[in-house]
Amino acid sequence: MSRAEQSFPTDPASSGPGPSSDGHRTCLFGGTFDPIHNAHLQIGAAAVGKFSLDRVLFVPARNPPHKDPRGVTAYKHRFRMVEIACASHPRFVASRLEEGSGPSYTVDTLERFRKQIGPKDRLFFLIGSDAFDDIESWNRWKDVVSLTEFIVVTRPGHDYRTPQHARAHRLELLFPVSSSSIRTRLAEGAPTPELPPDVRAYIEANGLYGFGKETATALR
Ligand code: DND
Repeated sequence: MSRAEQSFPTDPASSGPGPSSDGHRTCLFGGTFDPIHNAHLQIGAAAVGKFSLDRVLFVPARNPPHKDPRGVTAYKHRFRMVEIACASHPRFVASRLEEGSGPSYTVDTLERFRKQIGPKDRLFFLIGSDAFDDIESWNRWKDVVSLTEFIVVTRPGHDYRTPQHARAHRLELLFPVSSSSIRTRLAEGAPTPELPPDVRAYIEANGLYGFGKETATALR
């Protein structure tokens, strides 16, 4: 674990309220982040505000267990884009908790991370309601729900099912943004206002997502 992942923000002037008497509040935000976009960042910021989080660790999955690896961009690029995007917020940290080989099961990540924090510290996991609806298909899901509280991001008025014994807090937001529609537009070389400009620049510089290839083919 890096220093940034272990340490908590300490400068109240630059980073808001410090740890409460209940201990620190850390939130893991797991994802494929292919690529990370503004909705992810806005969700993280809203969670910090509503739940007084000390930090949000964005954890790109090296081998997302629910995805065909052939369709997923290399971890080193996805991690670097997360790192670039996290630089914009004092409480965001890009985490390498899931850089190991083998499937990136959330239960393993939570068990590993739990060992790094104190008994009074609170651990949250930030998740979209669509992903939360599938949680009973996750590896050792009963252990997953016992290891963390969830912050479930959902559209206003939209309902999700909470499995027995899961501790879920609701965060109502509407960001109609998806990584897949961004990937399509990147291939066309079209504008992507949902991406932080530095992330877009990284994608262009590294030719990710077939940047501009579809336009080039159409013009030939
Ligand atoms: P995604 O690939 O769905 O993430 O993965 C979400 C997490 O689930 C990762 O940590 C996976 O490792 C974990 N998982 C999935 C399946 C099985 C297991 C674990 C297992 O252990 O067996 P994306 O990069 O697509 O998105 C990141 C998060 O942001 C997700 O929770 C997604 O729902 C949410 N999100 C939005 N929420 C609200 N409005 C939007 C959103 N766009 C993404 N516009």
